Amino acid sequence: MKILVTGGAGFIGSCFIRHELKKHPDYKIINLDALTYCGNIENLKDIENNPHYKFIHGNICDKSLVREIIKEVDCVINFAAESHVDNSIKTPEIFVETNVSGTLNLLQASKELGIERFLQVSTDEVYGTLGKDGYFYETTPLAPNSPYSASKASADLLVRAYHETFKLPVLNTRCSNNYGPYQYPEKLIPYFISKLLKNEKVPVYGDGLNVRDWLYVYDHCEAIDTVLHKGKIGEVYNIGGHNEKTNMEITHLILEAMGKDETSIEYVKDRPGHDRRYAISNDKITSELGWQPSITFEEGIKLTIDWYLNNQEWIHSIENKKLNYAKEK
Ligand code: NAD
Ligand code: TDX
Repeated sequence: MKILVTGGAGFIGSCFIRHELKKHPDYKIINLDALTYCGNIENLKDIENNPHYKFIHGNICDKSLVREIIKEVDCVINFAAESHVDNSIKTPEIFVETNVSGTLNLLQASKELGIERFLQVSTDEVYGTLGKDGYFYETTPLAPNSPYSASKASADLLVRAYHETFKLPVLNTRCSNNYGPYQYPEKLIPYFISKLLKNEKVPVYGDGLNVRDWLYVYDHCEAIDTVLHKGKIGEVYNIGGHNEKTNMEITHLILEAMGKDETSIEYVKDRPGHDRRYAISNDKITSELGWQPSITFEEGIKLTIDWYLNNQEWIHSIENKKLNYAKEK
């Protein structure tokens, strides 16, 4: 099988490419990535010379480039996105451009050229927010609350429409919060680790009691592989870890692992439109496709914190890139 992975230089896409090349050594993968501020080709240094892997520096909104690449492949897996909620509050336009128009461009080329599978990687945030009880199911109405989640929900609706209208063979996954190595240090876990490494305080939004369901990135990649091979065309599959934690619980775990205490916490103004609780039912993917998370949160968070502590150069190189970028502006 020959697969186009978009956004493969990011956190989850790079883990997925590494995972696929290991699990299916006969597959060929093309990685199309625009290398935006969070895309980092160094994330795939270890496989750059693998003859089954090819990197193309480009944008999913580029019509002719996307057509040229899709001619060559059997499947498309779309990870490419603007993915940070806080940025979407400041600059929503780029979220619509990449997440909506970029996805539409990939769908249109896939329809015209004919592909075997189009898998859209989406998020539980499209369902909005939950109260104290209950879960998001695949049948839960979409009710996104941030420009980020609204752009992801829009893309999901286009994916659905291309199946209904043009019979494009689509699959759609919606996953909970991922954590693990190579996550850009703007997201909660790597951001807090990078702040503490500099002896700075960690900014907890609001009361810190917002709940997220956390899944180790490797398990998300295995779930995508399962849906790609066994998923029923036209279906949506939720992916989650049944691992709900408040932001305070996560913060305390990180503080403890890094030998810090409460004095390193700073309570800051809440994120506007901050979703209170996410919790996802993974009944469908577990009962119909046999996927299960394999890494407990205790194992995963230890692996993750150890990785950032042992790879501080990776964090420094990103911080230097940020500084150079700010100087150039
Ligand atoms: P990320 O921000 O780490 O990576 C995104 C990648 O997309 C980067 O390499 C970037 O350079 C690339 N990209 C951005 N715009 C592009 C464009 N126009 N053309 C080509 N490439 C472009 O994101 P991530 O956390 O790895 O998330 C990957 C996908 O998974 C996203 O679609 C996101 O919505 C979804 N998702 C993420 C999470 C999570 O917890 N991180 C959870 C559920 C779903
Ligand atoms: O500095 C912070 N302080 C803080 O309290 C940051 C960066 C976050 N938070 C809170 C906000 C959220 O309640 O931590 C929680 C997690 O925040 P993020 O890491 O920004 O993730 P979230 O907003 O939940 O969205 C993530 O999960 C779903 C990803 O960024 C999305 O791409 C994915 O779709």
